[in-house]
Amino acid sequence: MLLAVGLAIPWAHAAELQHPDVLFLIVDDMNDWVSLLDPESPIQTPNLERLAGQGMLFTRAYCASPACNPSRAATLTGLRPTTTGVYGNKSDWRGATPDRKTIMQQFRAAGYDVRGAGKIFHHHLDGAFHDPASFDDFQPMAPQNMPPQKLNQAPEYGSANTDWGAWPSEESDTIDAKSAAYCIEALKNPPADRPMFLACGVFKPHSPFFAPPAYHESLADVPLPLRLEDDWLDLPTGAEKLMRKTKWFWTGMQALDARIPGSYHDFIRAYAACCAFSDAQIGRVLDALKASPRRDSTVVVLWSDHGFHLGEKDHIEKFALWEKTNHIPFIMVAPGVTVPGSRCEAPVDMTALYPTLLELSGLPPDPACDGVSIAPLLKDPKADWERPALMTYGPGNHAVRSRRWRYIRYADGTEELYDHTTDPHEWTNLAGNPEHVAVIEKHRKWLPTREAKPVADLKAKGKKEAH
Ligand SMILES: [Ca+2]
Ligand SMILES: [Ca+2]
Repeated sequence: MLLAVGLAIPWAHAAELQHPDVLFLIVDDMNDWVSLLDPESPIQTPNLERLAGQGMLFTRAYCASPACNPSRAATLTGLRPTTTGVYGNKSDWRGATPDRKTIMQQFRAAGYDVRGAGKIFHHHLDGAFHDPASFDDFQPMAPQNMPPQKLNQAPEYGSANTDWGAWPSEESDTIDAKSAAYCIEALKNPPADRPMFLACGVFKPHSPFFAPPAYHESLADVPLPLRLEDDWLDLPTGAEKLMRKTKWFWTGMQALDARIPGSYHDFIRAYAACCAFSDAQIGRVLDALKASPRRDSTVVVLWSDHGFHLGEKDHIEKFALWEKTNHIPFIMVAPGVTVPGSRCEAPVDMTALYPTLLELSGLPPDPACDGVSIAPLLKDPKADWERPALMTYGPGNHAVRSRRWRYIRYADGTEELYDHTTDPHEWTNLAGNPEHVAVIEKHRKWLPTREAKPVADLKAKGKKEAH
């Protein structure tokens, strides 16, 4: 392998450029209601914007699947849920793909020192989805300590995971400060003789919406998300079936707000505080990169595993194929390739990450990947790019996002179509409109032609299941 030679010699500048370090930042459940993507948002993300200023911001980036496990498994193995059968949060992704090299394994095999901390793979069953083969060194996500009692009343059927508030008082006691500290230390002490791939998995703004008091206090006024009354009237049966399981969260929150007025607004503010906190932890890691002599030869990636509804379309949660749950912050900094402060408006989904990182790091391409490298867009954000973003949630349910349209087809064959030039909130389903038959046909051709059956769930071994 190419880098085996490099192990015996000092790690020279030429090697740096050919095999750059990689800083791989993953955020959990951060949607597009942040100032990085929405300048009118009260949720300020100065550190994400600082990173975007160093490279390229993708304004139409989407997850491969709107849930932690299938999104992360698809991105980190380069294989879509329709290839692996990993559709759900409990699906045993490693059992489904025992021989598949993750992105990190590719870098390990090429001689990189691969380190990581926090939530990289989904943490279902208290870390049982951690993949030791992917890392030379790994600091697992710190246990989720909870306040001694609930800080707020949960909505009906809500667990402790739906709680919110100012907690803990010390920032250093948070899961993410501990993961950031590991990554800061790694950036201070990289291996002298070979490149490093460093993965940092930030858990916030994932629920419960706890962040230290300062993040709640510093918030400007946060409005409620925009909703349309009777938005569901034009939704097809497929949507009703898919959304049935999570309906309790919205109806439960409405009931709670009727009982304790202001609860819903507090909940929204707490999500905003968690986004600001998440941004701050990323800022700490970026400061450490800035202080590193290897900063100019480090590829940086930042992505969120999916978005989140906060009441838009009468939905609180992920687990949907609409824009708010699938549209994500995504930034790439590739020294010598991306122009600082550039933006790309082409739609991309996260199956692009695996092949792109191999290409940028001088590693051989992997023909099994479902996605394609977006290196042409990194070089020229206006390059011809016909391919839309593809999202899948549960067997048979897919969304195709082009520059203008979102097309959704559910397992029962029913459809939705939204025109983002006139309807950014996806309030008017145009799928039944004969005028758009050709548009739908054009998007349908990107649907997967082959769909793997769902794989078995990872079985609990007497351990508590994570949310
Ligand atoms: Ca997530
Ligand atoms: Ca509607």
